[in-house]
Amino acid sequence: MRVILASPEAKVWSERKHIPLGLGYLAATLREAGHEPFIYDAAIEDVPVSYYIEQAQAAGKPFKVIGITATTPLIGDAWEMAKLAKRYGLTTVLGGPHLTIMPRESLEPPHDYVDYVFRGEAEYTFLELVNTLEAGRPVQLLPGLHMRYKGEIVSDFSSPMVEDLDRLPFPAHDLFKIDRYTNLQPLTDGLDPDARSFTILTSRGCPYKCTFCSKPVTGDTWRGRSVDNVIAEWRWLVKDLGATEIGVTDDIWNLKLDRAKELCRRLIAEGLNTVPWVTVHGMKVNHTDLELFQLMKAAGCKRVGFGVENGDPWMLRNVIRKGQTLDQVRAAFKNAKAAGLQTMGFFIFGMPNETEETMEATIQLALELDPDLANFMLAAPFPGTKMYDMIREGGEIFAHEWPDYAIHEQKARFTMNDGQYDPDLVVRKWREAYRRFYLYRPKRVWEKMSKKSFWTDLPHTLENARRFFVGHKSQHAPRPRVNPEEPVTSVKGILQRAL
Ligand code: B12
Ligand code: SF4
Repeated sequence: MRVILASPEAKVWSERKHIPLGLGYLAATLREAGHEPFIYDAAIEDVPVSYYIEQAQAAGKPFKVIGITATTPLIGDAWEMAKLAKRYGLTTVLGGPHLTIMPRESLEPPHDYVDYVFRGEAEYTFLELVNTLEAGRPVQLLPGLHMRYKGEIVSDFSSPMVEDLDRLPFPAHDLFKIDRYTNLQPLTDGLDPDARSFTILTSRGCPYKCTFCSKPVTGDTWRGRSVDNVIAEWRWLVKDLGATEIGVTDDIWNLKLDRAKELCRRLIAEGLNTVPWVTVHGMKVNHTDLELFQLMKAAGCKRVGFGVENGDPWMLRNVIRKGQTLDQVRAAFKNAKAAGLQTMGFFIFGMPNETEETMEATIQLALELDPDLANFMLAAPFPGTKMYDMIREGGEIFAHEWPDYAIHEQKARFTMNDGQYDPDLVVRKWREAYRRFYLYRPKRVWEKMSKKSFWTDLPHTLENARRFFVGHKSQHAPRPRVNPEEPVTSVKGILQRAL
């Protein structure tokens, strides 16, 4: 059966275009079973999905099913896409992180154009549905499936997790229009902007329980692929698909230190260390040592990121529940730098209980660690997180639309009714963090400006600078675009445009 697997346009994250790897996995499983999947990622396409649906109909080989993925900020766009596909008579199926957290919402009125919703990792269950539809059999409830039956929504609330990841086919990397994707960290500099960037998942799941994390999506159990299996996919990417950059996108690829080291040794032994790679979402600091970073460097790793989150030990232990200490954070940065890796730190502002002092401690820690890149984020109360429950109990959420949850929408999204939490202060300190880290340190500014990439990435840098340091005049005003054609010739000009 011909199936479109689609991702809506990431308007909320327009700078960064990564392959939607989950769709790659679903496509590979369908293809292995004899179906004909096609991947449509609106983030990199110039035409709407209806273009391909019409083309296929005109050619007499119509698509029968569309499977659409969505994170929370993108669910509205996913609904629009499903509505459009329904007009052409396709069976519409939704899955992905938002659906794993809120499966029934998408079947409730007014979403009568959505036929099926899956929770969890759906390689096997989605295949089962497609097989059933192709055979013309009535659809029975499957693990994680939600659908309408006699006018009622019926649900299987389990959330499948694939146990043996080695049994899955490699994601259908060859179905992505890879030339259209950006490098893996375009908000930052130093990576080849024209890279052929693939991502790879060496494991799934995470046993930690950070309160801001969407745990229903990651699951509490960690499942690693064998080193042999990972290396075989890595080889395919490098040798056959011409990857020039690879992103390890696991939740926690280094949970088992020995396995992580073994993977690096094999990359070196197989000569796969010529293509630079990064840990897209960071590593956990407390499963590292100097030897790991040295091996990563030798294996081609260029940049490593860490979830630091907060500089206040009480916040880290009692509110964020990160399961790591500040000493472990300091040791990881020290060792990574000693191994010659670029470093990146992820920090969160505005968790419940946050005060001016705790946010100041976070800024101080960022300055002390001095990573090559610091990424400061505003806390967002995603449903399905522990943090969401904390706010529902003791505060008030005022982000009412799902797109408000996008990371770079610089709004306070909630307040706490504890007499001390101040959402405006949170936004001020968050912006101050960017200024103090990136602007108020002449040595650092000079280092940046003396790099060629600073000038070649200038349009992006300016746009991001304006968003981070200043924000929108109105939360809902359209973003003025920086005109990349317009020359900027002086430092003063750059800063004027940035600010
Ligand atoms: C890589 C990644 C990104 C990449 C996105 C790359 C891309 N184009 O997909 C980048 C860096 C751009 C990114 C950005 C964001 N991300 Co992100 N990201 C991840 C990460 C670490 C891995 C995703 C991945 O590849 N998973 C592996 C594949 C195999 O899993 P999967 O995609 O979920 O797909 C499986 C199932 O979900 C299901 N499925 C998926 N799609 C479909 C479709 C159908 C039809 C069916 C039936 C099933 C199905 O089957 C798949 C195969 O098993 C996850 C963490 C995680 N563990 O998932 C966070 C995660 C998805 N991200 C998250 C968040 C919050 C964001 C942002 C919203 C941050 C922000 N505030 O702006 C943005 C949103 C951008 C966007 N376009 O949606 C949250 C999602 C929470 C939520 N409620 O949606 C997660 C879960 C992190 C977390 N633990 O909290 N992210
Ligand atoms: S370590 Fe990362 S993936 Fe694991 S719970 Fe914490 S934030 Fe989520």
